[in-house]
Amino acid sequence: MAAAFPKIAKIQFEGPRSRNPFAFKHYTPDELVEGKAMKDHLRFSVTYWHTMRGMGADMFGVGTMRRPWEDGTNSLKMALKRVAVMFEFCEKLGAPFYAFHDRDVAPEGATLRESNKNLDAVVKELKKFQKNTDVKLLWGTACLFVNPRFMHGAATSCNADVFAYAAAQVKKALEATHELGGEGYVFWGGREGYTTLLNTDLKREMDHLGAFLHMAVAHKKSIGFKGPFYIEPKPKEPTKHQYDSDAAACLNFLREYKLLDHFKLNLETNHATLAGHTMQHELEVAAAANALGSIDANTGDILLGWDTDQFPTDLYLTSQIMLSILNHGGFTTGGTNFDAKVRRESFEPEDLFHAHIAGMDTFARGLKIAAAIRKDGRLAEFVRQRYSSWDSGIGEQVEKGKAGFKELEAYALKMGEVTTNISGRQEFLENLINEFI
Ligand code: XLS
Ligand code: NI
Ligand code: NI
Repeated sequence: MAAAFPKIAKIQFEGPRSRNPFAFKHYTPDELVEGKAMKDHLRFSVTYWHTMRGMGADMFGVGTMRRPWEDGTNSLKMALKRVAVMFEFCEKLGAPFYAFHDRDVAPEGATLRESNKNLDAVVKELKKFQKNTDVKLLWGTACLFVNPRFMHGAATSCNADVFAYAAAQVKKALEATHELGGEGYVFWGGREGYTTLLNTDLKREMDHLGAFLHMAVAHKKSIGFKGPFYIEPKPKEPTKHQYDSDAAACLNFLREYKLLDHFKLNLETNHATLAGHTMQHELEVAAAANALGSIDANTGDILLGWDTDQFPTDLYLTSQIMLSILNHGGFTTGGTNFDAKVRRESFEPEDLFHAHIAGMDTFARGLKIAAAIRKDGRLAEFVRQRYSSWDSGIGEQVEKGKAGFKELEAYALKMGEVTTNISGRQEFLENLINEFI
């Protein structure tokens, strides 16, 4: 097949002074940061659904994207052809990973059996391309939200037949992910929620979701898939309320249904925003429960209340994200997955490169900034000092479980008024961070 991007060569690092738009200014895959190559810190991943399948449609208009390789069909033939385009893109970009939904890579057939056959054919092609390149699968997932059968949800549908169909689909998507050596598998509860409580038995739906995920864990064991499962929180859109609404809600759900040992979280910036949190909040909540798994790297628009899935180009954002990630030991099986799409006005194929280069350079800078903040040490030292009252005396006794209300009352009576509070120095710290940006 002729190249899909004939005018674009492999993207190289040319440094911050370069004026070449098809070059990295900051991302040097092999440069060591804190003793580890940047590419191993960041583990960039390209999404099949946006980069290959996103055509720029919105609720007011049809797609705008110009994609010379597309023949306008959602056929198996086109799906097979598209694999070469995806791998050419990832290779030219130097992205080591990709991620997909079953229905992004292969078309849904007239029956489940036919859909499975389509998926098998494309998986074979993906496997061939993976073997001939250095591009690997970060994670796979099942699309349980596009087809009308999922109108009431998938695992949380009021219709048991839909639950069964969804289970069959996840079973197959999990097997495809395993076949392709995927590093993990994601559950995003696209329509697992409700639009009105008038028609909803919330407890029963949550119980069904818990049962569904236990079945997935059992199947994972039976096929020998070793990668982690991730849940991806999102509070709303398409439903009014999604059960996996934010990191804390997911963790509570997993704990309640005794699934915490089998899942980590895949956190997405725009979803955090929709939940009324910062991405760093979500990362810290996940890390506190030892469940920080992977990230969907994008950003929203502060003036819009939906999932705009824009490419991340904000250095404050990526520095904060990378600071949390480095502080918690970095990715293992997870990565930086660009769950992001070019604007519908950015309709040319080269925009796909501009967008990913921007995201990768912004994350590369975020990583370097975070490493510099850590090396400097003042921020961490400030936080350590701030809690120093817990390192000895009464604080240490509380942390060690050696003091109760009786001991604390005796201590407080003897102490008199608290006179030792020190400033939180927020403005000082915000300015400190700016020294590195
Ligand atoms: C949608 C989600 C979705 C998941 C994968 O908002 O971000 O794309 O990442 O199902
Ligand atoms: Ni996502
Ligand atoms: Ni999203």
